[in-house]
Amino acid sequence: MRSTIDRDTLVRLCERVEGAQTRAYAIPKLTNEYSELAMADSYAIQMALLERFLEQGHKLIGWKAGLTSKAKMKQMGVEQPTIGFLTDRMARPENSVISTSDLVHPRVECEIAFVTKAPLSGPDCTAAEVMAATDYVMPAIEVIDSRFAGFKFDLESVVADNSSSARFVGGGRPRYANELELDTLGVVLEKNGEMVEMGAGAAVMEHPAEAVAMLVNILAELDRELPAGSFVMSGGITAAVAVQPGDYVTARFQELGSVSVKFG
Ligand code: 0L1
Ligand code: MG
Repeated sequence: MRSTIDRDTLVRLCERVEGAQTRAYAIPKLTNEYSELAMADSYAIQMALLERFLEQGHKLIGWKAGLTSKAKMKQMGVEQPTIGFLTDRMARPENSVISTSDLVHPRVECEIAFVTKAPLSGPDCTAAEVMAATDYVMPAIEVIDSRFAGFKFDLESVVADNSSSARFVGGGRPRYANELELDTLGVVLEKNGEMVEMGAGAAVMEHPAEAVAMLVNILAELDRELPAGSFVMSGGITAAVAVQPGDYVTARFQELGSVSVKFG
């Protein structure tokens, strides 16, 4: 993927996204000002943001696939999956209270996370290769946070905003992936004790390992590999659910236990 965006514009748009993420304020979608933003430019902004965070001492611990289910694509009016990076500063413990004052439009998603034991590289990475390179899978809740005003954006703006990555909580019962049928594995999302969403792994590109393969192939286009020991979230199985202070959510996964988190 080759970006043609000039250096000054890249830095300006990256700083705009960084400011909105770190100080939790809404900004207009980037394409309002820079209408010619192409996907390669958006990933260049995302990679520049990653470099800035690494310089500030954040640690890259993995990646996430976004917009991988039809429910999510329909909810957001887009037709293409994306990826984003995950750092140690985004991780939160199970049952902790996540502060919403640090977030703009927090929403939660139930995801199957993969932890790898061997490196993966594209192009042409397959779901079978992902399964062979997976150490174990575990349930996760992703807290996404689009920084764009009114939750109005396009794919180019979302990718530059690190695919709305904000927080994530892993937990439950880690299991070897090859002992499970990840496509028929069910999940129920409860908010404040009420069931709000349900689905099965196949909602994510027919099988969550397909989403991880897609992510590895996008990484290859960015001249990157997925190292062993990476934590990878394969994408929301259901539509995302908005949360506010006082809410608590639990994602109950068949075979993998449950993950809970509160919002303050
Ligand atoms: O995790 C994801 O599915 C990425 C979502 C990006 C768009 C949004 O903020 O809903
Ligand atoms: Mg997600």
